[in-house]
Amino acid sequence: MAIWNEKFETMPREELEQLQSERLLNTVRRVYENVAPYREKMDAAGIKPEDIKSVKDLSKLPFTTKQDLRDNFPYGFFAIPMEEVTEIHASSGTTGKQTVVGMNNHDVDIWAEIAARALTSYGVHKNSIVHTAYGFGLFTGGFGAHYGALKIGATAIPVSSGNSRRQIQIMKDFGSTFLACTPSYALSLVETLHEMGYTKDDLKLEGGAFGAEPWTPQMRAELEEKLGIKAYDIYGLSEIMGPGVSYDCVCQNGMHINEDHFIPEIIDPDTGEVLPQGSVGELVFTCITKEAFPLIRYRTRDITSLNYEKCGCGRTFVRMSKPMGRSDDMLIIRGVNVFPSQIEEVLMNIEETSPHYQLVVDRKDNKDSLEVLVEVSSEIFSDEIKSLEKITRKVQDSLMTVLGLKAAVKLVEPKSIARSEGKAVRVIDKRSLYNR
Ligand code: DLL
Repeated sequence: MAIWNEKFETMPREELEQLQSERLLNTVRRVYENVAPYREKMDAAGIKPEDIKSVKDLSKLPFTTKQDLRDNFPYGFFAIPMEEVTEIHASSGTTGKQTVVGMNNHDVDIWAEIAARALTSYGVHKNSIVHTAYGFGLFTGGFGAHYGALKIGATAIPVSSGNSRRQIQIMKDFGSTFLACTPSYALSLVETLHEMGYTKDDLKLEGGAFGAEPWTPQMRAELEEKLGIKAYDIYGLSEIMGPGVSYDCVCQNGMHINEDHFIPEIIDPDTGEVLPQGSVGELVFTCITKEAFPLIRYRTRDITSLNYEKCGCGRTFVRMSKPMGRSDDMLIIRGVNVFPSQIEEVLMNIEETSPHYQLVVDRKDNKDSLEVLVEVSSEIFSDEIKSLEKITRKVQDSLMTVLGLKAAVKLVEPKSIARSEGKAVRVIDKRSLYNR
């Protein structure tokens, strides 16, 4: 499969580290001079820009958290004057107040570049027709995929999310060859395709870039089979740069981080200590080329690990494993730590259940409860009670064996769980409602 930018994507690691060091020094100097909260943080830690001589000194720098961004809402972390900012995006704000991110034209060019690297790695080329069903707007998904497609010179169709029948009709009529949307929305589009009386053979899709939410390898297999495509993972976050911060390759075994722009670290989320290579922990990013909003050691709260082994695709960039979820998405149910994606994995391994599920967590009489709602086909649903009970027990037993978790399982009719058009809402945690 092609590589968009051989010079950087396959750069020998020693050379890459040298480049990272130069860029880091530059960025640290710039933020110290231009971003008051960074100057204050560094002064408080007794660190001056000249103390940072190479990437090896990165851990001397203080972290940046989402709370820091909220405390300086909206523009307190911008490193350039407002009149030079050309584009604003914002995180969805599902877990609190929105965080606002800014870019200038140079930053937008970098974004297009990293998105082009990702799309090229997924097989997109000049003759591809890229159908973007990520939301356009303050969410970065839509524009990220769009800019990447433009950079490659492919044909971009900026459909945005929603109105699934129209999405299918456009894909069919316009001959879309590549789909970019969240994996949960892709799954919902498959249903609409069938409802409209079409099959995957009525479409010309060859591949898709799915991300913005955790999804399991089983979900990947399902999408590949149902759409007749290669399904690639794409990762990013608004604060760093939207989609394309890291990207799958043909090996589909971890996402390459664009390390000439972002330096990753894995830390212990409790102590903040940098963990040895290969450890699972919280991912932290330092931006080394952005001008408007270059974050230093930004704590993503995503739990993953880094793999520095050589990759079969020829890229030298480190690979991050599929994030299991964010540390703040982790549910603690009767003392058991569990990510919704682990429950998804269990459900996807059971033949009779569909990938449409929702988790309802509650607390009664000081005891946590977990209810797993999962759809089954209409044939199964109208089956005898006995066979439904059998499936229910099968799901319960698997959850117990794999996660050590006792859950109430409720099989529900097809389409009774709301479909997502963007990030799927998998968890309803009623406990947090009581704490407001
Ligand atoms: O979700 C950017 C994006 C758009 C990425 C489209 C990929 C495709 P935010 O809304 O700021 O930005 O949310 C970022 O989403 O910290 C992860 O927790 C999660 N996330 C993003 N990509 C993946 C992925 C966009 N491939 C947050 N797998 C991140 C798992 C992902 N989680």
